[in-house]
Amino acid sequence: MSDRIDHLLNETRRFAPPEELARASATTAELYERAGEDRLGFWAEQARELQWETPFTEVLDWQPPHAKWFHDGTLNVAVNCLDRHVDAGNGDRVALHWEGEPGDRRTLTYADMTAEVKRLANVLTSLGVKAGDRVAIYLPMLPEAVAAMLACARIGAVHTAVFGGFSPSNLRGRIDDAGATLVITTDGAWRKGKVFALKPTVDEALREPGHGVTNVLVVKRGENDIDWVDGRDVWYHEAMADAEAEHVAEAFPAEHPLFILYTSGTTGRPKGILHTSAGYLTQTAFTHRHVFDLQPERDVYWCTADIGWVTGHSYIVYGPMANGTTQVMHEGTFDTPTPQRPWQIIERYGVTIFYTAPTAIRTFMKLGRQHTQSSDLSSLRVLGSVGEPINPEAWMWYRDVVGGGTTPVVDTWWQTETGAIMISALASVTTLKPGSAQVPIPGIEIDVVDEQGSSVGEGDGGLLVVTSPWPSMLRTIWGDDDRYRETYWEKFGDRYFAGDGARKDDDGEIWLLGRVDDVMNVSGHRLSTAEIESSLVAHESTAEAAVVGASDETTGQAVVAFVILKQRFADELTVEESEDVLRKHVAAEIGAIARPRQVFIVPDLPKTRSGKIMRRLLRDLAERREIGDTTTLADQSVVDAIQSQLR
Ligand code: 6R9
Repeated sequence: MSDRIDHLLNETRRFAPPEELARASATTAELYERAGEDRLGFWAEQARELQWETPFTEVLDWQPPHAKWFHDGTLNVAVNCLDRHVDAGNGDRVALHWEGEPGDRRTLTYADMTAEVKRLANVLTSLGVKAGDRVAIYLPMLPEAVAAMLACARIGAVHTAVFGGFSPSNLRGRIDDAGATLVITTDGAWRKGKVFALKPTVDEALREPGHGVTNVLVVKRGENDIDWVDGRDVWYHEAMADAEAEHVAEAFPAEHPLFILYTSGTTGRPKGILHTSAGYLTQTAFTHRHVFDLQPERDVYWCTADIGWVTGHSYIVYGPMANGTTQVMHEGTFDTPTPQRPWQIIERYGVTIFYTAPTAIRTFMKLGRQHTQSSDLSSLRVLGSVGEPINPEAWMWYRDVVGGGTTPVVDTWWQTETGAIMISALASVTTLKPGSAQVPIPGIEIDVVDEQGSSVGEGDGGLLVVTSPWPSMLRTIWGDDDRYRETYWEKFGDRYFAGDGARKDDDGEIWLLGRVDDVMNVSGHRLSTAEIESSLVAHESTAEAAVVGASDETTGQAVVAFVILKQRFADELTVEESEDVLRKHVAAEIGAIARPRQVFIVPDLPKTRSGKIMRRLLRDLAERREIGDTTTLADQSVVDAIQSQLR
C-alpha cells in the first residue's frame, strides 16, 4: 500500500511540545516505560487512583474474547466522579460552566452536582428503577443529562443515551433492544435559534404497546407545549422537589454494567455496545489526564461532543468528572447567534483545553479565520481532535489559527467499542506529526497487519488491531454475544479487529486511513478516501471534501468527490472550472490513478449527528441509486440540496 499513501508519507513537519508543557514530561514519559515493563501492574496502579470500597486482588481475567478487569473489587462510579471531590475539600470547584444557546448561563460546582445526583438517584429509585435496570436518556446538552447518567451509575442502573436527533422508530428500537423501563427526556431544547421539541418523539416512540417503559421523566427546558400522559409522565423539577436530599451510595462489582451505547452503524442493525464500571473509569480518567496534560486545579476544559455520542460519555461525563475537571458545556449550534460563538465562550471562561472533531475544524476553516481572531484565545494550551482522520491542512489551521501557532494538537484515535482513547500523542511529551494519531497510549498494544494477520513492515499499510485486552474495552454486544465474536474477533483470533485501515511510518508510528469500508479499489489499486480528501482539502479553493468509490464498469470502482468551495472561489470560478482544477490537482498530487472521475461542487455534506460524513449515502447519490436509511443524518435538507446539484 506504500505507494498509495505517498501524500501522507510526504508530511514531514514536526512539532515538539512547548517549554511549559514539557516540564511535566519527565514523569509522564516514564509511563511508557512502566507500562512496557509490567502492563498489568501499570493498569492496576492506574485503577488504584480510584476510590474503591473493596480493593481488587486480581487485575485481569482474560478468556478470549471476554475480559474481566479488577473483577473482585467493588466501587461506585458516581461517588468517584462526585462525592470524592467534595470529600477532598473541592466542593466549591466548578464542575460545569453551562451556556444555553439563547445565552442563559448556569454554573454548577462539584457540591451542586453531587446534591443534584443524590436527589435524582432517590427519584429514580422512587420510580421503581433498580440496579441492573435500563434507563433510556433522550436529552440534549443540559446539565441534567450529566446528572441523569451519574444518577443511573449511582444506583447501578444501566443508561442508554440516544441522540436528540433520532426518529421515533429509532428511539423505540433502542428502548426495545435495551429493555428500558424509564425514559428521561425534555420538553424541548434550543437549536439554531428555535426550540426543537423532543417529548413528542418519545410519545410517538411509545405509542404502540409492547414496550416496557412505565415512566417518562421530563426536564423543563424549551417551555414548549407538550402532550401529557397522566400516570406515566413526571416533571423532573417536581419529582426533585419532593425527593430526599441524602442518598447513601452502594458499591457495585467492578464488572457491573455501566451503559449501553448504540453505534450509528453505517449498515445493518445498530449494535448495543456494553461497557462496565471500573476498567472503563480507569482508562477514561487516565487518558483524559495524560493525553491532554490535565491539571484539574487550574484547567478549564471544553469538549464539544454531544452527550449522546461516546465522546460525550467518556470525555465530558466519566473521565473528566473522575478527574475533578472544570468544564464548559454548550447547548445548540456553534453558529448561533453568530459564528463567533465558540471563540467568545473560550474567551469568557478562559478555556485551556479544547477537544473537538475534524468536521468542526473544517467548518471553522470554511467560515474563515476572521471569526476566530475576534476573540482572545490565548488561554488555550492544548487542542484535541477526534472522530475522523484529521488531514494535515486542518491540523495546521487548528494549531495556527486556534492555537496561536504554538499549541499542541493531539489527534486521538478510539471508538465506541474501545471506550477510551487508544492511540494518541501525549501533549506534554510527544513530538507531533500533523495528520497522525502516532502512538498507542501507555498500556495499550496495537499492530497493523495484512489480511492474513501478519504484522506489516514500517512504511506499509494494513488493518488496525489491538493485540491485548484493555481496561475500557467493550464487554459484548448487548443481547448478541455471537455478533460480538463475529464482528471483532473472528478475523484475527484473540486480536481485536477495529475495522480501520492504518499504516506504519518509518518510525513505526501509526496513521489512520479511515474505515476499511471506506477503502476503494480502483483498477486493482487500493486507495484511501482519507488520502484523496486530504489532497483535495490541501487545494486552496477547497473548504471541505468527501470522497467515495462508486462502482464503475471498467475500473471496478471510480473516485467520486463532493467538494465545498471556499466562498471567494465559488464567486470567482465556474463550476466546470473548479471541477477541472481539482481533478488535475489530485492527479498531480497523488497520481493519475487517484484522479476523480467526477467532482461535484456542493453546498454542504451529509453528516451524522456525531459529525461523520455519511459516505454510504454519497455512494448512493454517486451511483444514482435510491438512497438508503437516513435516520442518523443530522440535516435531511443537505441531501436534497446535493440531489438538485446532480441533476
Ligand atoms: C470516538 C469515536 C469510531 C471510528 C473509528 C475511526 C474513526 C475516530 C479517529 C478516527 C482517524 C481519529 N475515528 N477517531 N479516525 N483518526 N483520531 O469517534 O467513536 O463514533 O465509535 O467512531 O471513527 O474510523 O473506527 P465512534
